[in-house]
Order: sequence, then C-alpha cells, then structure tokens
Amino acid sequence: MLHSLRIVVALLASFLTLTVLLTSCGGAATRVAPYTFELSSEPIQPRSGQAATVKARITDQAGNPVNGAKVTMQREHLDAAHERPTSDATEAEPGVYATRVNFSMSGRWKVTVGAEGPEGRAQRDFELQVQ
Ligand SMILES: [Cu+2]
Repeated sequence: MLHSLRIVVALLASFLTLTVLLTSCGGAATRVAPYTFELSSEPIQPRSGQAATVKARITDQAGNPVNGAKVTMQREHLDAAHERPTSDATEAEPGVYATRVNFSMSGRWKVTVGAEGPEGRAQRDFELQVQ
C-alpha cells in the first residue's frame, strides 16, 4: 500500500517536472523536438568587434537535416551582464542555419540556438570563447 503510494507520488512528480519544462518553453501545446544541434563559428575563435559567422547544424533523430526550420540565436555575455541580442539565422545549406554576428566584447559567450521545425521546438545552449 505504502509502496504503491510512493510510485504514484514519483509519477506525479515527474509529470509536474515535464509540465513545467513544456510550459517554460512556450506553452503546453509545443512539442519538444528530438533535434541534435552542432555549433560552429568562422573564425573558430571570433574576435570582439569583428564580424563572425555562427552556424548551427540541426539534424533529426534519424540524422537527416532539419529543413525549413525557424532558427534564432541568442547571445549572452557570461562575463558581464548587459543586453542579450537575438539574431534570426537563415538556412545556408540543408539543415545548416547561419547568421553573421558581432560579439561586442571578449570573453565567454553563451549562444542559445532555438529551432522550430516540422517535429516541434527545441533549443540548446553552447559556449563560445571570444578573443
Ligand atoms: Cu559583454
């Protein structure tokens, strides 16, 4: 009896966690897509005050490129608190989304890539070191 009650509590707890995760990224109706993200930049180590290209390769569970997604990249400087600019990225080649950005300061930057595609929405954080 006590044992089965514990299971119910555990299930309820995990359900609540899932609900919070889903609602925190834009509504319970949004599906969390099983995308894989890979981030790269040109140059590999961007310099502050100079334009760099940031690219996200997005693939689905089968490893196929995710085409036609709406992709954004938000940049956050981890060494100082200030505005967090967001850029729209465009599909440069199948499943590869690129944007041209200017990291205003050197140091550690978090790049949050958000993708809304046919299988739903997903996002992932990356860290970039800017010279
Ligand atoms: Cu900064």
